[in-house]
Order: sequence, then C-alpha cells, then structure tokens
Amino acid sequence: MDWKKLLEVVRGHRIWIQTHNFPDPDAIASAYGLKKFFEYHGIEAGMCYNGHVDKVSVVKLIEIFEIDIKPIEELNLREKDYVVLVDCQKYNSNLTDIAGDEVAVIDHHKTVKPCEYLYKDVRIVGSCSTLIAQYYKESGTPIDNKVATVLSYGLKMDTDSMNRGVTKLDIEMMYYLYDYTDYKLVQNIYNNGMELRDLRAYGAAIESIQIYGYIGVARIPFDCQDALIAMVSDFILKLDAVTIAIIYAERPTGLKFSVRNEEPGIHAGDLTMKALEGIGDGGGHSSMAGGFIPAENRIDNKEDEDWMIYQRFVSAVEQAKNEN
Ligand SMILES: [Mn+2]
Repeated sequence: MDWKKLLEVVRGHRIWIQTHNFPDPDAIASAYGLKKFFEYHGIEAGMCYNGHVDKVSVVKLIEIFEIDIKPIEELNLREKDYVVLVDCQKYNSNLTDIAGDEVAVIDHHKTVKPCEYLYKDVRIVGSCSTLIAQYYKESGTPIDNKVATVLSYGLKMDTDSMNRGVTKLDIEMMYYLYDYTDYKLVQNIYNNGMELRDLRAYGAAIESIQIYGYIGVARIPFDCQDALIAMVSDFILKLDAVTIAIIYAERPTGLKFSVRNEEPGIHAGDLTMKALEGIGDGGGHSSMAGGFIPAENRIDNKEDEDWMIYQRFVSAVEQAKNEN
C-alpha cells in the first residue's frame, strides 16, 4: 500500500468509489472509510453501487451513519470520471462496468482476471475495511468515531467476528480501531442483523442437508440474496462434522452457490471453480467462495442435479487433496 500514490492518482479528478453489486457491510464500510480519507486530504469523491440494498445489516449501516452511497442509475457518470473500486476488482462477475475509468483498486479477494490500474492494492486479508483502516494508521490521518465504528463493523461482519479468513493485519487493525469505535453500537447492529424471512432459507437448508464425510451440501429451493446464502453456508459450517459447506439456491437465472471451507489443503475458490468447470463458474478466497450455474446448464430432475453437484465437488476435493 502506498497512500501517497493513491492520493496522487485521484487528485484533480471527478471520482467515484464503486463497490461490488448488492454491496455487503464490508463493501459499504470500505467505500465510506475511503471517501472520508480522501476528504481529509482535500479530495471529494462520490460513492456508488449497482443492484440494491435490502438486507437489514446493510440498510441499518447506511441509515445509522447517514452514508451517502447511491445506486448508479441515480448518478450522472461520465467517461472521463475516475473510478476507485473497493472490495472488488475489474472483470468480477459481481461488478458492473460503469462509465468512467477504473484507475484504482483496493480489495482483499484473489484476482480472477488480472488488470492494469494506476494504483493497485490487493492483499488477502479478512476484510476490505482492514485495508482501509491501515490507510488511516499509516498516513497518520485522524480517524473519527463514525469512520472507526463503520470500519470495525465491516471488519467484524466480513470476518464473521474474527472467525473467518483472519490475518494478523485484521487483528492489528481491530486493535487500532478499538479506541475510536463505539463498540456497543457495533455489537447492537451485529446482533440484530437477522430478519424473519432469513429463517425460511435456514429452514430449507436444514431440511435438505446431506452430509457426506466432512462435506455438507444443502439446497435452498427458492431465490435468496447472495448475503443470505452465505450466512446459511456459515451456519452449516458450524456443524461439528462439516469442514466444507456447499449451499446453493435456485434463481430464475440459475443456481447460485456459496461455499465455505475449513478443510486443510483445500482452497474454496479453486475448489468451486474446478467443481463447476464447464457448466458454470466460481471463485473466491481460501475459506469462502461463490459460484453459479446458469439456467441453461441445469438438470431438470432435482435429485439428479443434487447428485451431479455432489459428484463434481467430491472429485474436485479429491483432486485437490491428491495434489497436496
Ligand atoms: Mn469484503
């Protein structure tokens, strides 16, 4: 990370900080933290996303902290504008290519398709909020209570309360943010993030779960948001016997996957990519990944489809184990 270079790159331009589509708390927190960082250094920036936000965990964050992030259709974007991507990278399937030049990226996900930027900071840590917090610390930029609280919440959410993908930097940044953070507020939003409609997805996954060795596989037979499928996947991983959770939900456009892993020697992103090779795509971190099978590659019979998915993941797991 080179905070001076980042400021140099964006200064003097009309800037948009863009998150991935259907942003989660970490994406929103990162955008907000970066906007305020720029602001301190005399640089104005807007924040935007595509898709919509309706998860209570995200809606609350935006409302409580009055975060002025807007859907792209409400903005007047121009080709010569500069775009800074946070919590995502160019060519990701969950990122809309908007008008404007993607000149910079700050992300904590593995790069799927390499791309040149004027400024690039991609490091595999637990949350993008962690990286943004470090910009404050390293540059000695004063951090206020609001920014620290928002970043702490993003960090807590994306690491599942320091449970998932945590690195030393995440812990250092949590420690750094602590003194400036309203932790009561963080815990309050964190502990009230579930909605009644979420329970239907949990219920469906519990109904359908199959355990094969240490692999837990469950289908949610209706559409639900990425964030919810991911929450169900985290939940299934909590089962004592399960070290790899594979959850998929049915959408009109296809099957959406969320994969969680704590099995040594397995990389969830690579595993999902391999398992869905030829019929869809997938990718992500070592401990968490997403994937998709488009409707045209699906199988009509659900039992056959469940079996096919299971087979594909098991052989991908076996292959990965053999390579180690
Ligand atoms: Mn993130």
